[in-house]
Amino acid sequence: MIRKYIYGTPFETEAVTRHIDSETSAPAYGSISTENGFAFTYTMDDDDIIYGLGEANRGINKRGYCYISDCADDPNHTEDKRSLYGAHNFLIVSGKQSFGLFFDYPAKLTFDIGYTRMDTLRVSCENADLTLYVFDGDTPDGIVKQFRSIIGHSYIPPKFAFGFGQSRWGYKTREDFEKVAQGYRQNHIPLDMIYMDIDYMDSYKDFTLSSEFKDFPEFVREMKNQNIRLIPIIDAGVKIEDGYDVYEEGVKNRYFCQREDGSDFVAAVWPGDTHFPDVLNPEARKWFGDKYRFLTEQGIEGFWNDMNEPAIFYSPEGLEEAKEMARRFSETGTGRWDESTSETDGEEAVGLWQLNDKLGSLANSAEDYRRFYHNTGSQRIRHDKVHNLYGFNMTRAAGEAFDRIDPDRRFLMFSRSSYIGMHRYGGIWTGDNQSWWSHLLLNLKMLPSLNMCGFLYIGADLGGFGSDTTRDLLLRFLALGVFTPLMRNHAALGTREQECYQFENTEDFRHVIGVRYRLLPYLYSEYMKAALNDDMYFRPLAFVYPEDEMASRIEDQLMLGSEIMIAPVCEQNGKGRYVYLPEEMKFIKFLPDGTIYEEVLEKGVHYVDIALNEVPLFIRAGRCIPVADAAECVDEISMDTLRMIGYKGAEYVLYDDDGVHKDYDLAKNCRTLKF
Ligand code: MIG
Repeated sequence: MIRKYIYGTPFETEAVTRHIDSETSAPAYGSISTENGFAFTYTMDDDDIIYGLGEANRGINKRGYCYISDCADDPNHTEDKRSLYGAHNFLIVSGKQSFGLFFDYPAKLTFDIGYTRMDTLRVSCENADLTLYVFDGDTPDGIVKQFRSIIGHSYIPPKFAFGFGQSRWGYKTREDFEKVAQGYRQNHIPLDMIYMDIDYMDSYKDFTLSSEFKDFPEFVREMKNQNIRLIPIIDAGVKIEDGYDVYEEGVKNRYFCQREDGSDFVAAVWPGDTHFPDVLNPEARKWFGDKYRFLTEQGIEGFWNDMNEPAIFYSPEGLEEAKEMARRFSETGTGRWDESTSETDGEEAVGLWQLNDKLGSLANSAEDYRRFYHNTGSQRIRHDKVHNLYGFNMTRAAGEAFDRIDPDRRFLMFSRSSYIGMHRYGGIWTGDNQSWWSHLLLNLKMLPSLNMCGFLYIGADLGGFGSDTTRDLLLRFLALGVFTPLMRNHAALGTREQECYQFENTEDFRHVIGVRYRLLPYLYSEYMKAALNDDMYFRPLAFVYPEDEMASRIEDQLMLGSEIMIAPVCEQNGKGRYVYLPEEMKFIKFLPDGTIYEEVLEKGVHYVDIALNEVPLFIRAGRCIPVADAAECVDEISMDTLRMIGYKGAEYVLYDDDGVHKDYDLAKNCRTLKF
């Protein structure tokens, strides 16, 4: 049962695609207050588990902390952070009474989940203008299915996007990219994509190419001849520069976000001063989306959208205030930390602390988000009231354009910032993680939560984005990445080079990434079934074994599709790990010599050895999966030489298609494989 409750005058976010009549009574669970903003309060049972929130910090069970939906460009995901890049306001209360909640509200929303009071779930926001959806259901899995049934099918990328990709912030020249291609091909480490970060553009201007790329279509072709796709980045901010067509058209047609006085809002980002395309305006969205043609017409088949929270380094207004404070500091300050109480010449003195604070809050400041407006066509609305919709609509701009550019063809598209609804137009990567062991585990925990919210094409920066990675961390990251639909190694400017061929014994990388390609028929099949049936690809163990209390405690193992469980090693120097099996399973290890180790393990706790160059997985009792021969790119995977592993006598229903077009007929594209 799905029930919809409307409070005040909600902004139409277009997260939900199915019409549902709204109720007039109060929700059956918890209590609602609409005085002083909005609050939903529910008293949790001791044993209730809270799932959801998509891309969020901490555990699969969200209980015990406070999370804030407020899309933020924060490159330092320490445990104390409450907001990341996405706003995914879907929760499940799982216990004696189970139900789901979706708060369709595009501004800042706070989820206090047993943080202030350990038994109290409180979801609150400043304005009581929102739509609440409540889902009844017996199991978390059933609740997710109901939720997914009202938000539309998840995005499906082309099949090549299930290959492995290499990325790094700092590749600039054609030679830089060719070196990466060579490094992979010469070492026979599989590769399907190389990502182009901001340096491919001319002065960081969207839809331009730096002078390094003389004949770009020829370069794109040359790479594609090696079965490598180039995937350029697009940033939200459009550089202010006379003669730059995107800027000039945007100004002329009033397609940029404006200040209260109607002037175009200025935000400094990578290109210097920029304007933000008003992607909440359908006309501007269409215009911006059509700009992607500049690259699709040169042979590009995929993109990643960045800086679309939208990130702001500073605004001219903010910078002026900071300069004024710096002036007061230099004239009145004595270098003491806090001088706000002293006065010099009638002017309040400024302490170093205050100046420091001001400079530190120049970027992504809440004040700046109140300085500009959107014009939806029917309504003018201040940005902070719809902040969490920007990344969604930037990606939607591209997705809608792809449907015009080539309606039958799939394009690769993923974004940094997102709101539920964006899952129909693209995937996401989980942003600027660090080369930390703790982030390997954090990234694993986000996966099923993201699936609950409809995001299926997902993955983290493997090896870690910020700080220097290590060989062992990268290998363990890759052994998780083997299973994530988006499998990409990405690193920040200035960090240690982390392309796989930069390390000793490249054959270990060849092997681990090779396992991805051997499993690809299964992984692709499970992805497609999940996307077409509104199911999850990754599930917490408890979703599959609701009767098994022990399963609900496991946060570092996941079910993948209907056949397997994964349990990556997430610890430095770990030579294996403890694993909990909710039923008998076949423990599988892909060994570096290409053979497959198999051992039946009974229900319960086991310690399993897993070397750095091995990839483990567990096949559920009575199931089997197909395995392909090794290949160096997706196009080379042979579907004629599949062999089955797992339990003899089992069957597997394999989905496959050409991976290019949108001919997704489940019945037509499925065949049963017998073991
Ligand atoms: O302010 O384009 O998350 O993946 O490499 C940093 C440079 C901007 C942030 C993205 C990251 C990308 C980087 N970008």
